[in-house]
Amino acid sequence: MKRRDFLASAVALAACSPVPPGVARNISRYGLAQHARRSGRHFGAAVKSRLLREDAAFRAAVARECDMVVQEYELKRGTTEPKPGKYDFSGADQIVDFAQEHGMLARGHALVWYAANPPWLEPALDAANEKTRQQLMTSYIDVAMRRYAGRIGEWDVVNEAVEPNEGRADGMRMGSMWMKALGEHYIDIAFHKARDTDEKATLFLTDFGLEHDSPRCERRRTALLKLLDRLMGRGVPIDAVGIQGHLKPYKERFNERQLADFLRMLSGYGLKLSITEFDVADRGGPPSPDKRDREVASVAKAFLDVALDNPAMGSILCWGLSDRYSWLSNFPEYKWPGGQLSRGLPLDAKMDRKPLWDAIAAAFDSAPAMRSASA
Ligand code: 9MR
Repeated sequence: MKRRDFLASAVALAACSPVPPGVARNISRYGLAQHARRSGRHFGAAVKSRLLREDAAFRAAVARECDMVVQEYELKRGTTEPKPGKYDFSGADQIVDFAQEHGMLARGHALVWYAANPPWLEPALDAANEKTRQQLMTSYIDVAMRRYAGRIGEWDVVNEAVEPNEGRADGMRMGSMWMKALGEHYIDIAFHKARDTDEKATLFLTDFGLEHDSPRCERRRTALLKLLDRLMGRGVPIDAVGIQGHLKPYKERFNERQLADFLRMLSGYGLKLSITEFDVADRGGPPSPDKRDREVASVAKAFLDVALDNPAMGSILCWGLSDRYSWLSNFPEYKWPGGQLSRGLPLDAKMDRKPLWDAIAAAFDSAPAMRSASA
């Protein structure tokens, strides 16, 4: 083929292919969502409404990279229900409006969680009878899901239900106010209520500490699988499991085969999967940011390759998008001394793409197609 013909066919190919392979990261106008779309998936990030309002560069970056967003904190009950029955959804509304204006999907995080609740809730639960205790939980599912029906398509219904370190033989998180008030059946009640409230929504059980090859994660995986056995046995309407995906490669490694086996067990229940809070804690890595970026990217690629190899794996969402605003920079276990920013997200503090961006794009590019919704 003559060079001119070759170039013409390459241009024609690029025009019909969503993303030309190998485009340089910072000049490509293709965001991670376009890379995800190749195999029928989505890419998203957790956002805060204030950042969308006040930081034009961040807002533009979210619009460029994502086709899904989730609230980093603005749908948690501590924010939305400061007084019993008095709601403030202003932050979540702005995020969902942003998603709609940009043709993006929105997730809802999180309806029932042991943390980030308003201070009045636990005393109210302690003082209530059984029926009122259930209502104290289901009232929020009702109000939040109705408000966003048709606009939020998937919900983290119950977040972080297991914690074997707390000492219960079944590995359930016994410090959770919901567990104390209602026993494990709080999960059944929450999912049934969610299904009744919005029958079209995809309902997620989400948890962390499932990713690494460590005794801690092994106990957590076992507890989650046993919980799912019981829940599925009781016909609880769970559609999907969200693996949070907070990697910490300088503290715990992960094992590709072990992770693949675990994901296969989850999808074996007929459940969909997502990585809902992906990031990589770089604390403890080499002092050179360039070297650390390369190592972080390589861990991320290995992890995402395993995750995306499972045909039930749908969306990948990062917990934030830019290092300018990562929770990792403030969290005691992960933050660097001296105010240095953590580098665990695909964009750096200047909103430029990093090797981690390349890793996510490349993992999407090589991912096999996902299982269709009806399969
Ligand atoms: O990143 C979130 C931080 O901004 C909030 O202050 C905190 C409490 O609402 O929650 C953080 O997000 C957590 C998520 O909701 C659940 N998984 C762990 C996340 C990081 O702590």
